[in-house]
Amino acid sequence: MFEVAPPDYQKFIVSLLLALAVLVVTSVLFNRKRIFHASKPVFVISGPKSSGKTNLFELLTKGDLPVLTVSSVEPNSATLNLGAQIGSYDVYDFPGNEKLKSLYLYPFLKKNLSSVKGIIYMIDASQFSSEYCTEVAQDLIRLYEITESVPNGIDFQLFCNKCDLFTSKKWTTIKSLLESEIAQICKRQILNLSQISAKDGQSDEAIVQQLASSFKDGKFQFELLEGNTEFGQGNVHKKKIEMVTNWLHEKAIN
Ligand SMILES: Nc1nc2c(ncn2[C@@H]2O[C@H](COP(=O)(O)OP(=O)(O)OP(=O)(O)O)[C@@H](O)[C@H]2O)c(=O)[nH]1
Ligand SMILES: [Mg+2]
Repeated sequence: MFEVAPPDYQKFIVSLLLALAVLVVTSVLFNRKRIFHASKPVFVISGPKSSGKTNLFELLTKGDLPVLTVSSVEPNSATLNLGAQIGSYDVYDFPGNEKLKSLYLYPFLKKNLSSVKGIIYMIDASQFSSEYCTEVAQDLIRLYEITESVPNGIDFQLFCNKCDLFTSKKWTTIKSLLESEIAQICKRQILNLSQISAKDGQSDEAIVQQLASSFKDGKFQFELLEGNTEFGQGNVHKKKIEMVTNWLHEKAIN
């Protein structure tokens, strides 16, 4: 009589896990390729964590606010319909987390700069402390390093969100605070550059040179950038986003 060998469960589980791993890796690679390649003109939403980017993204693309928001761990993308006459665009919402920006936002911008119609940069106007101002100024310098590298730059709207909260600052105040902070950071970088070797300071030098033409009488001015930077103010919670939608229409037409 033949003896029936007992089923080798261990081998079965190992093969199943291997198959699952291959499936996960392939889908991540496929997804990354999809995220990293924009085939048509796009709008990008960026800015610090918790400024309201995903809420704005959902409101623009689905017409309503999300029921529950959690901090984003990967970019969201969807079609933005701007009406029959203008047509539709893709819109990308990138996480505000520093490491995730290096993983997704900067590579995306570098690869698809010619397809980017504009960047909506969300700011939480209710949290605009001096630390927050420094964080935003550094973040904008990092973005301008990429966007000002092309002729005419890329247009931005700096949207000061959460103006429903009584602690929120006016966009005019935020604008002048940011201009002096960006100027200070650039001046510090110039000082550092004169103290370190040219080789070490190469990347800082590039951005200082790029922003040099945006200074007048020693002051940084958004108006002097190659790309057009406008300020907007509103409140995604109460769906007061006319300044964003007007700007999107204007950029889409031009
Ligand atoms: N009061 C107030 N709260 C808002 C407004 N817009 C968004 N929020 C809240 O701010 C929090 C963060 O919103 P998100 O849209 O997740 O922020 P995010 O910028 O996508 O954050 P990350 O994905 O972490 O980068 C949520 O609790 C929102 O409900 C607003 O206009 N007013
Ligand atoms: Mg988000």
